[in-house]
Amino acid sequence: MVEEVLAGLTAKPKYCSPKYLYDQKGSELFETICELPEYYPTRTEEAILARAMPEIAALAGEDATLVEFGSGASRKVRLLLESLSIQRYLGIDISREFLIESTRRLAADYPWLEVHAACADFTRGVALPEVIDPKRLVGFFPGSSIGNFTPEAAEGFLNSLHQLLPPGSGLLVGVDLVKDHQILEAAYNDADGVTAEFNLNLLDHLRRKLGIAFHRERFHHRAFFNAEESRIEMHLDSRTAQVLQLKGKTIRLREGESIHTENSYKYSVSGFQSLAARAGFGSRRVWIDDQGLFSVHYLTSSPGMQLMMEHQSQQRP
Ligand code: AVI
Repeated sequence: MVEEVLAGLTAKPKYCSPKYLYDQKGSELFETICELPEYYPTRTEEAILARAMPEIAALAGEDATLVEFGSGASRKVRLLLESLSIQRYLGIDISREFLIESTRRLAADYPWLEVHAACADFTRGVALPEVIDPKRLVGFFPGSSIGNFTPEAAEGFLNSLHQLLPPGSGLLVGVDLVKDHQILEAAYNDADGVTAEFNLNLLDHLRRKLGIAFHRERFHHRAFFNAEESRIEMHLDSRTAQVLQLKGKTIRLREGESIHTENSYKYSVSGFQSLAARAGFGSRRVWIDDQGLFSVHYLTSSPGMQLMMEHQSQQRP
């Protein structure tokens, strides 16, 4: 972690991996973001899933094991558990306490379900615990978390899932769509400042873990749509010139200099389908809400396309 953070904070321009947004507090703040009126992805995706459920159930078939990547509060998966014929669930998340808490709740609420939890950084490659039979898997990657990878890393990640999921397995992915810039920017600059708090919390996380003496009042949150790259960028801008120390190394920030903390890529339906195809997935079905805000894709792992591509981890925002 020290090396990774130091590399980012001494790079030009400065960056920090978005995974450091998600300590316990960050995961809770993200749950609050999901409830905000400006943050349309969560409620839109949930509505799409609810409407598409009979079709999803038919595509997933009987007795599948559901594997959720970045399970967070495991809220959306409840929709699937209630409608699909699922016997076994595996939640994978980087935030340990949050993962334990949410999978415990799932196990209590669905006594018939075999629940497993794996605390892992799935952006560094995925291996399934031995208890999981790899034959009948349905992957679930909701919330447009795929948008937090660069398109190259998204393709690398999907390719690593393709290695994991035997031919014919399903992968249900939520993907946020390109749209009116005002709607996009409002979603990352909410009136209550929760997203700002979520971004600034990264500094508290790094201070606690690495001892960097960040003063959060010396930074402010900035988020905007970069149309050329088709992504929302989130930054922490330094209000003043400042000098920080990490394990004997000096980090200098100029007034106004930013630390780039997150990208959230927005796709067209066909753009995402092409990316998935390059990673070995065929598109079986796609659902979109009436306003064209968000898409949910049911992909299937195609046989004979196990490209030996090296998985690229999500180093940069
Ligand atoms: C988790 N991820 C899909 C969110 C997004 O929209 O990119 C994270 C987020 N960042 C700010 N608000 C929400």
